[in-house]
Amino acid sequence: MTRIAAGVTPSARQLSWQEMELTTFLHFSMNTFYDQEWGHGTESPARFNPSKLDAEQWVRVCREAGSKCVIITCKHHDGFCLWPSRYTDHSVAASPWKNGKGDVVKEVSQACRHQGVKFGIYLSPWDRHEKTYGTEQYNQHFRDQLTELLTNYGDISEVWFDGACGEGPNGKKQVYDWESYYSLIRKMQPNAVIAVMGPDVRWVGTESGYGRETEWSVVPYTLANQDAIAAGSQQQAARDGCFVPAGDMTGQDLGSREAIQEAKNLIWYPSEVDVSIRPGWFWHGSENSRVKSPGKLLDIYFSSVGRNSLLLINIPPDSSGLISENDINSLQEWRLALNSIFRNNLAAHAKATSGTSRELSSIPNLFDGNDSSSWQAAASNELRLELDLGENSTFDVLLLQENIRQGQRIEKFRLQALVHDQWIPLTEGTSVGYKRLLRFAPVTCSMVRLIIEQSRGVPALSEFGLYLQPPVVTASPSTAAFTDSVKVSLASNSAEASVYYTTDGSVPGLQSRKYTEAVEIRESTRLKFVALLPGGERSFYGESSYNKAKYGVILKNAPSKEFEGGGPLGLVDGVEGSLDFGDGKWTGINGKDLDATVDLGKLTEIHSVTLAFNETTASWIFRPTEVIIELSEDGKTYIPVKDTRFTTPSHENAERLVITAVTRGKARFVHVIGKHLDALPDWHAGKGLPAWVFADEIRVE
Ligand code: FUL
Repeated sequence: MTRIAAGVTPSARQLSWQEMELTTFLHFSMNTFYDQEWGHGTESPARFNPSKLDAEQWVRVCREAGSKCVIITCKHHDGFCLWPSRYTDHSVAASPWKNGKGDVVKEVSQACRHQGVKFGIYLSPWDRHEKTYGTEQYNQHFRDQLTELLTNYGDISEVWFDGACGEGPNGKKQVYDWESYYSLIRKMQPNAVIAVMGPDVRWVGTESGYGRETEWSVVPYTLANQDAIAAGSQQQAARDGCFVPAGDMTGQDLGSREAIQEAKNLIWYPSEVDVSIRPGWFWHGSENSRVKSPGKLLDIYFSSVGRNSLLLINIPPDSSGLISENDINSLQEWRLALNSIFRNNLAAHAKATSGTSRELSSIPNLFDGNDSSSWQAAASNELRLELDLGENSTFDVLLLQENIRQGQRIEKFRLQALVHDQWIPLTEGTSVGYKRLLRFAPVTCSMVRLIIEQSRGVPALSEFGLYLQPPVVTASPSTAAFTDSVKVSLASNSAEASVYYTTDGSVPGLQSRKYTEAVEIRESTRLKFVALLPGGERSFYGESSYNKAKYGVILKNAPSKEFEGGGPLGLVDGVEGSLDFGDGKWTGINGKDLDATVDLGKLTEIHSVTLAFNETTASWIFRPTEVIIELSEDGKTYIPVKDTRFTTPSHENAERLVITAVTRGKARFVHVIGKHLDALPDWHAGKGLPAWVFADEIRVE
């Protein structure tokens, strides 16, 4: 079987799809206006009215991020169509946007063509609006809609069918006639790849952005069984993007020798990693502060494109019809970092010093940036490629590419460097495929060797690269609330880099203050910092906030490490937590009460005490069962001024609850208790387990 596996190759459409490396999703529809992830099909088209929709901006942002294809959600599960489909009244034609004369699909397809980016469509088979859903008639309805999209919008390079499938308006599930959809696409748009619930491209099995370390594009044919994919696919909407998938697609090993041993047929079925730049797939104002950072995106890139997958990243436009600033900033920084890493292949002028002469002549193919030309050694058990870089170079990234036109063959490899006359290990891996990227601790040397220990037949290596990542700066503490002052140290991981910072909100650079010793902060400050290398390379722009608290606070129960809200003083730093519990402002405690004592420093006239709690039941964060507020002059005797009990919600809820105690009198100490819910209710997935309490901002006035 391994010999057969070595000979399986991609189709032309799969090959050009893979070479795109990075594509983008635009999730934009009724959900954008209803602030939800999965619509019910009963939403009113009257709400669809983006005032500034600019498809050229969407495509420009995607293109500048490096995306080669843009895929728009023409219809999501709620059945609302972004084009004026003749086959439904639930579409843009029924909306006030452009007086019902608009067509989002047309605008995006034209912008793509105009900007030289490929165009793809997402059409959800699951339709919660369409009355025929659940009957054979729906298959025709779906083909009709597909035909409209495949006919009226020029070249389509990807058709993305979703795995999520539930009941329609009449309570029935649909039996999809997949084969008929596929043959329609093949007939009308023969170059389009059919992804995920389709024969050309496989869903990697998670929406985290992280593919498998060992990723085989050659897998048993049974993995292309659409019913099995649907069964293992996303079963419920998850706002935090962390649904737990099940089924074969999520296995760690899909194509190893063991995994394919018993297979009757093998197919080329490459993996696509889909992930959203935000927690949700659709835009939510409450998630504006939770856009993935450039560093996180870089990590995702290495773990998707760098693991033999294509990265499909979702950038959801907002309800005004534009992609938000935060998303754009993050994407720009990310692109800059990618460009700076991969601009200079330090192995580009390397000379091979071992191997037979026949092999040597094709060595330059490894550095020509062309994935169709390759170096293929004479058959042997272990292949070695020894490279003299010509001069001492510092690098921390390895790039390998196989010429997949000839198949995917490498099963095990390692990279070594000659340091002080000793070959030391740098990194190692298993599969390579179209592209493999590995990061390791920076090393300075002039000789490296790649050892391919095991492969299925003789591999054809098309590219070899060594690169250096830009420096990274970290601030510690990364955020804090303080009463007098806080000292912040900045450190870069590169000895050659200098760190510069600003405290006035401006962008740091050479003209800013150079970091020499810990920065003392006395007022609420947003610290911005950057590391610059002598050659002009720079780190991401970093940013941390430090907030001056009015009073001291003592917390009886420590918050969890991830939800410290800027330390205990974060509760009184004057910055309110938003509806988004992950905004870094909330103090989150699991399975214990919020029990905080605020020390005002002196006897003070008090009119009111206010405190807020976050409730996000989907993430196990519930309102307290009881909130008690008491005051004291001496810190020993407390007088209660408020005692409120709350009923636990009987359904999913997201809300910010504010509790106020109005009082009159003098006190120095304010004691607040928010009792946690000990056992999550029966309707909740975490039934019986303790809830989280999330509190922020105790205001004493
Ligand atoms: C999932 C859908 O349920 C999500 O809403 C989103 O469209 C994602 C890309 O696929 O299955």
